Amino acid sequence: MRYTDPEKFITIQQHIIEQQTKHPTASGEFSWLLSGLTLAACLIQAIVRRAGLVDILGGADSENVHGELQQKLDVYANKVIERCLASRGNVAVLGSEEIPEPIVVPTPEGSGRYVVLFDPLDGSGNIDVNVAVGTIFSIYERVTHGPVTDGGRKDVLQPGSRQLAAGYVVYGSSTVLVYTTGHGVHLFTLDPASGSFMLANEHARIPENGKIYSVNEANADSFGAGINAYLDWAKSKAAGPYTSRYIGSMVADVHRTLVKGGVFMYPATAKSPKGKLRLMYEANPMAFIVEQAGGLATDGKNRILDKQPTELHERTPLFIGAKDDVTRVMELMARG
Ligand code: AHM
Ligand code: MG
Repeated sequence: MRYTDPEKFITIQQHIIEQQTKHPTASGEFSWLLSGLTLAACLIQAIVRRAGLVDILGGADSENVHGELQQKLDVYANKVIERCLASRGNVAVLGSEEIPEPIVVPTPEGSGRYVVLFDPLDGSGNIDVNVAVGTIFSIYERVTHGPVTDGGRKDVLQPGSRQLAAGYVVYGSSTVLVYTTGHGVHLFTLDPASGSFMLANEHARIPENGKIYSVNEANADSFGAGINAYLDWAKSKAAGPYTSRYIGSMVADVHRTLVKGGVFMYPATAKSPKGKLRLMYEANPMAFIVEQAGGLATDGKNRILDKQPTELHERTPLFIGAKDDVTRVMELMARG
């Protein structure tokens, strides 16, 4: 194994520093910020791995801004990320699925340069049944200067195309961290013994012949004709046919899509007319990653990364995966 060979292993810290040399304006600050996120991932996975042994399973008796019951692990993961990032000294604003408004981080004379948006524990409804969950993050440079004055709104509400970096961590059968800074997508596996994320796959590409569709088909009645036409096609002999996989943790479903190909969809439904997933800390980071791996991410009509957000917690329909699959769904949707 390459990671046990002292001549060959590459840790995430080494990798981030190498990536930084590709950004002409990058400073060591950026790798310092990313290492705050890898530290948080290590701490969160340590607790996730002990769920059921320590008192961390179950509801926290509180709701988040979306009216969803927060799990104890949501609250824990959120605090860990907040603490790991706020102490970096270069983060100006944080935005989380679990917090109603952006948090302005106190820094001397507004010296913080970055905005970090995150979903601390995606798929947390699955924790109690031991299904993979994950953390998603998205990093921007601030657009304003000096002290943050408007509660961070201007700095936060940037389209996904302006992300400097994005990534996710899947706490699955192993802990995998995937990130991009716009120069390809790179996968790391946590070695629990050393606490280091080791490079597993550099410049990952989405396979183009995945033949997997992933959607909550229980909502098919409200998908509309185009998506149902796609599902009929995918099940037909003409298509291959496809197989269906749906975990119900977006981070795990998109990770499988990245590794094995196919398409993941969360369309608008009768229950969630604007889609269920959140643009800024779920769809945008995943879209950046998937595009960097050669795939596409749209809301059915428009590229996710081009959408101008109007609020931190806004929702979007999401169609993400291999180019041909996403294009076919969109074509069928356009026909009605
Ligand atoms: P969460 O961020 O509150 O966990 O909710 C988002 C999750 C996604 O991980 C997943 O794709 C989706 O909700 C599943 O929704 P559904 O149960 O409607 O299929
Ligand atoms: Mg989520």
